Amino acid sequence: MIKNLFITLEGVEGVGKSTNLGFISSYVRESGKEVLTTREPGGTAIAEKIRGLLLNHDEEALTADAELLLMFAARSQHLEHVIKPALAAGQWVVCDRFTDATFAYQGGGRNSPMKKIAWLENMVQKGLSPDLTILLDLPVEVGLKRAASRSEPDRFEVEKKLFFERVRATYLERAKADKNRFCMVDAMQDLSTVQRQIVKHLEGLL
Ligand code: Z5A
Repeated sequence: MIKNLFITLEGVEGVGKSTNLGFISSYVRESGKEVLTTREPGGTAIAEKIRGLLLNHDEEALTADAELLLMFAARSQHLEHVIKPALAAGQWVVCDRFTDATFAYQGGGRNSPMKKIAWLENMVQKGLSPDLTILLDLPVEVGLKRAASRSEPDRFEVEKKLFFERVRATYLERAKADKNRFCMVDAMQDLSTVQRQIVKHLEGLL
């Protein structure tokens, strides 16, 4: 019998994480499991306040270190108050972004040292990491176009294409280095094909 799993969804913006989060949760739930869906940064009252600090524009610029520390401050709240209790209660947890996003955005995008991120990861997560990470991948310009129809761009969405290219490259490197945990799905395909491929990965687990 497989234990309950911690599944994360990753990718540059507009790849379809939110769209597929609901799909994955429903699929796992229909197989008789209890599922908690959540997101980062956020997932608790305090972590959602931190999300506001991270995403909203402010007159005072956020330093790269402050951004990185706030990501892990929100993650600590989320892990202790939501993710760990849910896993301990036997629920499956499906999360829109997690620490791979910190390596990709703060490491790849902002050039914060990967060693520093890995140190914070150990400090905050104490060995807990996702069992499965679904990386939805597509060319940056396609993702940006898909996401463009929405309202005011946040602090990350105003970044230039090159920033997102570094984010994507870091995701791809991480997926290549950890094939046991990552499964990569080509998000250029139509939604039903993307979801058929996700189901293939989940079927193996369920
Ligand atoms: N961030 C960070 O820097 N460090 C961290 O550690 C963490 C996060 C955890 C908030 O993320 C920001 O925080 C994020 C990184 C940073 N900023 N950026 N950029 P977020 O997850 O809340 O926001 P997001 O990345 O901007 O997600 P998004 O733009 O909402 O994209 P999405 O959820 O991947 O896409 P979607 O909303 O599901 O789909 C976009 C559109 O495409 C929509 O109209 C869909 O109907 C359509 N779609 C989806 N799939 C398809 C396919 N296959 N074909 C055609 N159309 C499709």
